[in-house]
Amino acid sequence: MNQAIESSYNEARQLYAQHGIDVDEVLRKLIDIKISLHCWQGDDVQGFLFQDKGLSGGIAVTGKYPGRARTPYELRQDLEKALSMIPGKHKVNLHAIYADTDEQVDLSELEPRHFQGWVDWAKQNGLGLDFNPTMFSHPKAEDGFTLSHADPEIRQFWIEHCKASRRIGAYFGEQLGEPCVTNLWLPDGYKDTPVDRLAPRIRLRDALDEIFQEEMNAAHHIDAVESKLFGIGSESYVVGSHEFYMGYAMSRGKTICLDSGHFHPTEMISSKISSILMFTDRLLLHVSRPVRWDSDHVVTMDDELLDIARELVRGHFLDRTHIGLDFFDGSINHVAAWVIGTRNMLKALMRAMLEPVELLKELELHRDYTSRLALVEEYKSYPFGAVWDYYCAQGGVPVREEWLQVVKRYEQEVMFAR
Ligand code: RNT
Ligand code: ZN
Repeated sequence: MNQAIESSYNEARQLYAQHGIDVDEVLRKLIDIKISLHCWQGDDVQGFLFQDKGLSGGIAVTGKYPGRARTPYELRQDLEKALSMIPGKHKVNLHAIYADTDEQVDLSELEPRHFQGWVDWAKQNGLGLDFNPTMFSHPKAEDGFTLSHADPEIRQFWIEHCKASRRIGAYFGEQLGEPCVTNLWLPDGYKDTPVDRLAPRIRLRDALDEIFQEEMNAAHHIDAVESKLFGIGSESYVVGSHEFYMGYAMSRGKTICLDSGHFHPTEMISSKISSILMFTDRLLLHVSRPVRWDSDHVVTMDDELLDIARELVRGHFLDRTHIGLDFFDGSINHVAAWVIGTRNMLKALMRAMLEPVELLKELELHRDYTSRLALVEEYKSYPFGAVWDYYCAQGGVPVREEWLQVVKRYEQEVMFAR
């Protein structure tokens, strides 16, 4: 390894050791943390099942950066490239529309075999897989309702799709020996103020109950539900609100998914983690960056990211939390977006692990708020960058911005040639 990286690391290690932090131990723990990379950043949420039909149903991508993946082969090629620049072993999060098949198959008819290409690839690359039914970009989702639709036929279509999705998720978990989280998000809601807020929620509850009827092996499969405050076309009312899913998940033993962009602009998911995990076994996160609204910008090293990481570390919640990413920026290189967001997530966790948590808790307990504030602020400029560089070098991935050259070469040679 490069001498400068090593000596900076050793200096940093000594500094942290003065506060009782064993940096080598931190890095050993960091290597076990898996981030679930959302496949949909790679192609602007287009998928392969209904090519060129576009994205609709409450979410949107802006930007036309060239070179996005158009086939399962290209998407896997890009994911491999991104993963080669991210330290550690991770998971890939698929959506149903990313089926790898030549068959003309609708969402309700999907089977595990339509994803065999992904399973084989995940095995070869030592990756886990997560899954999501796709309840948007489909003619049956066009009027803004899916599982809570008033028409029983449309509702049934989506129920069948979700049942199929759970079987696919369970197959992933069984094949890969690592549980798959299958997360349900649906866009259902009204643009304008509704009269009846209750009826769609009753229909959604009943649909979910039917979907979850089939028992899945918990060692292979975890069910999660994702709430939202508002969406495009559902500005005034969302059926699957936070309160709805809190109640649903708690009463049915399901996992709650918190997406950073799905709350009021000043409402932070970091502050919700400790409450939820007091009453549920697990938590799923969709780490995103909402700029003024649910804009799904690439995750940066901002205060909220650091606070999410701190909550997970300080509460010892890492074992019970599945960290997924959820952003889609079509205005920058698609591979770079994954690399930036995932490296930031890991780096934030590392920074949180480099804080003397027990000491800070002690100060707080003794009401020494002056020291608490002083130390938290000082630790912000401790040399975590040196530790990160060493971690990257040790993991055989590019150090600092070296990865950018790799992406620039890759886009010239591969992505722009598409
Ligand atoms: C939408 C949700 C959901 C989607 C993905 C594509 O607001 O955040 O998680 O982003 O399923
Ligand atoms: Zn999400």
